[in-house]
Amino acid sequence: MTLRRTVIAALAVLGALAGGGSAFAQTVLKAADVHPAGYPNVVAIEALGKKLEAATNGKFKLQMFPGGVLGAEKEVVEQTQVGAIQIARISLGVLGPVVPTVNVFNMPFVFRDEAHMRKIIDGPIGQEILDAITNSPARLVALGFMDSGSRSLYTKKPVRKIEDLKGQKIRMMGNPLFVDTMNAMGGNGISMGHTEVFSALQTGVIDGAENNPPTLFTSNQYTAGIKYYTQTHHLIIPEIFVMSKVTWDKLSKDEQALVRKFAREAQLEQRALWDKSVAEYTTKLKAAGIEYIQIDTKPFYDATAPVRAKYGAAYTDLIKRINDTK
Ligand code: BDP
Repeated sequence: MTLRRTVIAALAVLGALAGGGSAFAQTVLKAADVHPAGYPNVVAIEALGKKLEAATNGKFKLQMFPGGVLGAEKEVVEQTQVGAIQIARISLGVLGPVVPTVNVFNMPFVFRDEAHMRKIIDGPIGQEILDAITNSPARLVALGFMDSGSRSLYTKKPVRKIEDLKGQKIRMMGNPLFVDTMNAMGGNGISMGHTEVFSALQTGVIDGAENNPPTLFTSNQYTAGIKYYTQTHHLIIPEIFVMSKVTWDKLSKDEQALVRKFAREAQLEQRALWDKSVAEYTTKLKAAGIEYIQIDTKPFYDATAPVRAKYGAAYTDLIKRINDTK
């Protein structure tokens, strides 16, 4: 045996030991999420990993890197494209610049409500969007969607009517569509990664941001001067989880089928956890003194019409089918 082979063999033994004594080297699948351990998305992906490990007798082991330790979502996407990260759970928002079709789901008020969004992602249109990602040159295999509820505005100064937003610097996700959305509503949209928002709030670089209750709470942003949570529900963006095509192409057909099966289960499992978590964190935010402001969303809907016109122009058939889905 050459030294190289000896080393490889030794590594295989170590891998097998780590895998509970199975006879082959273990493949570690690195998974990334910006959310902390315990967040519904993180839990659902970990469960997918455990099932895959069990079903392949330990050939695969998923290692979750939560809390954004592998980078902001934009970087996570890039690393997944080259195969440095194997599974990424990200917002569909950051995929817009990479796969333009997905921007249809990223448009403000494109879904009537969360039930409408779920119906779409669970049905044929959802599958078409997953396929559009997989078949694009992005080198990502779309495995499934997750719920992210709706995004509403949170600020240091109250927004009780749309005019109150004027001039407020509001953080948006990194996609020009979202900056356009905020600007159309009268605010001043500033894009940055999720993990930068907390300190940007503290230093006054921004006056607020927008997100769902679990994110507002678990990111601790609500402790950085935020007092008001205005229920605009302007974006209902699904989450997505993808596998690097580099990794996918190395799987056997059977392994790919297992990943697909467990991915579908992860999508449904996350949803159950999600609903509980929205209720839980809404209670916690209110208990922490965050004032929920109910607001007429019509002015926000009307103000963002040009954004839907601009980004939806190339997808009128698809948008009609979304609207027609009852
Ligand atoms: C959360 C999404 C996460 C995004 C984050 C953001 O779950 O994927 O990174 O919003 O605003 O709701 O960047």
